[in-house]
Order: sequence, then C-alpha cells, then structure tokens
Amino acid sequence: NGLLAGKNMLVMGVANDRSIAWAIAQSLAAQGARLAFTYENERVEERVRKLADTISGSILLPCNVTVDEEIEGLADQIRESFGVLHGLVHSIAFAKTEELEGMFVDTSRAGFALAHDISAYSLTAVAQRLYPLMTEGGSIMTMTYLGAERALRNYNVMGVAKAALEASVRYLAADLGPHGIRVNAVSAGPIRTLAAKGIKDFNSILRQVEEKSPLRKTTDASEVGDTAMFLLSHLARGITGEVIYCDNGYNIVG
Ligand code: 0WD
Repeated sequence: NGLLAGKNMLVMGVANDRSIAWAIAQSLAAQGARLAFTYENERVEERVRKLADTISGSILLPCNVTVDEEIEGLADQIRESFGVLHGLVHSIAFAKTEELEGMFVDTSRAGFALAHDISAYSLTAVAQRLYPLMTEGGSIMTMTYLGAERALRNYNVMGVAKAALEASVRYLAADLGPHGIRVNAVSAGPIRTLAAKGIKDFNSILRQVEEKSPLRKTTDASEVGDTAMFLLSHLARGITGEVIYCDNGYNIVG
C-alpha cells in the first residue's frame, strides 16, 4: 500500500537521525517503498545500521562516493538484491570547515576539488552506474541550497559546488529522460544537521529565516522528506531537470 508500493529505492547520505536523508527515508517508507541505505565508512556504520534496522525489509551497503570501485560494488549489490531500481536519493556533501568561513577568494585548489568531487561529481558518478538498473523508468533526486544562486556569507565553495550540482541535474535530466528517468533537486531551507555544524553563524541564518520567510518558520526535515517523496513518486511524472524549493518561501523574499 502507498504511493511507492512495489518500488525499490536507494537512499545515500544518512549519517545520523538528524540527516535529511533519514527524514526522506521515513517519507518513502511511509508510502511503502523498499529501501536500501548506504553508509560512508565504518565510522558511521553502526549508527546507520541501528536506524536502518527500524525500517523493515531495508538493506544496508557501504559506499564512499569518492571511490569508483565502491560505487561499482554498490551497483552490483543493488542488482543482486533488488534487480530493478526505481528511485535514488543523493543527500551527500562535504567541504573542509576552513573553506566554510571567511572569504571565498581564499579557497584552496585542493579544497575546491574536494568539495566538487563529493558534493557535485558524486551525483553523476552514482547516476552513471545505477541508471542501467532503472529499467522500468525511475526518479533521481539530490539536495541543494540557495547558496548555489546567491553569494551567501560563509557558504563559499559549497555554493559553487551546489551550482555545479544543479547544472548536473539539468544535464542528467536531458540524458536520462529518453530512458524514462527523471532527475531533480530539492533546495531546502537551513536545517540543523551534522553538515550544518560546519557552517559558521548557522544560528543567525536560522533566525533570519524565522523572521523573513513567508511562513515565518524554519524548514523541518520532514517537509523536505515529503517533497522528496513527491518527486520520487508517479505524482511528479511531469517534472524533470528542476530545482524545487522547500524553504517556507524564504527564497522569494530573503
Ligand atoms: O541546512 C541544511 N542542513 C541543508 C543541507 C540545506 C540545504 C541542503 N542541504 C544538503 C547538504 O548540502 C547535503 O547535500 O542536504 C544534503 C544532506 O545534508 P545534511 O542532512 O544536512 O547533513 P548530514 O546529516 O551531515 O549528511 C551529509 C552526509 C555526510 O555526513 P558527514 O556529516 O558525516 O559528512 O553526506 C555523507 C555523509 O554521510 N557523505 C558521504 N557519503 C559517502 N561518501 C561522503 C562520501 N565521501 N561525504 C559525506
């Protein structure tokens, strides 16, 4: 039962119970999807396993997206366990904390490359190996932020990486559309997660959103979860290559 009954979906980017990917997983499970989770490394394995264990029928697989062999291993495992894949959630990003404060102009070559590798290229790297499993059509979604479009204080190299990610969404949508595969991004308002801890002055950003957003509140991860669920469902069959805001309207006024 549910909008996603009989659908197999892969969720990448759960680090803990505050992760946006975890909220998305809740929304997908509530609609009857069968889920696979990935974890980045042994450091987080047990934490993610405990969460995955609360969703019946789900499976857990390792994948550090900077390593091609791990992505290939993931695709093999998904083929073995699921056969067909219908949905992919990419909720992964990383930049060194020293690149997330001060001036963007100070970004190092290595810091720029790392942020782009993990936060932008990884979407293409996983889509490349997994779209062949989407033989019944599919939906791929990723997570982005307003800093892709505007020069927001402290977001710096991550904003540039998100711009690359959003452009990647459009090119992937153009490539994979003929295969019946849609590719979209959700641009979420700021949410207090592990990743957000790396961003300087995060509290004042939250305060601004509370004051200025049309709905006068900050974004809840469950709101993003439901938006992602919509994009992964048949209800969104006419939408591809888009960036959908789930930010209580902040982007139209902020
Ligand atoms: O305000 C926010 N929190 C927003 C987040 C607003 C708008 C967008 N986003 C985006 C983030 O940029 C990211 O793309 O949402 C996505 C998920 O972020 P999150 O849920 O806020 O953060 P978190 O719970 O930390 O999940 C991101 C995870 C990593 O966690 P840590 O904190 O351990 O780096 O991405 C994963 C990892 O689990 N990750 C990787 N996974 C595989 N391979 C890798 C990697 N190399 N690097 C990071």
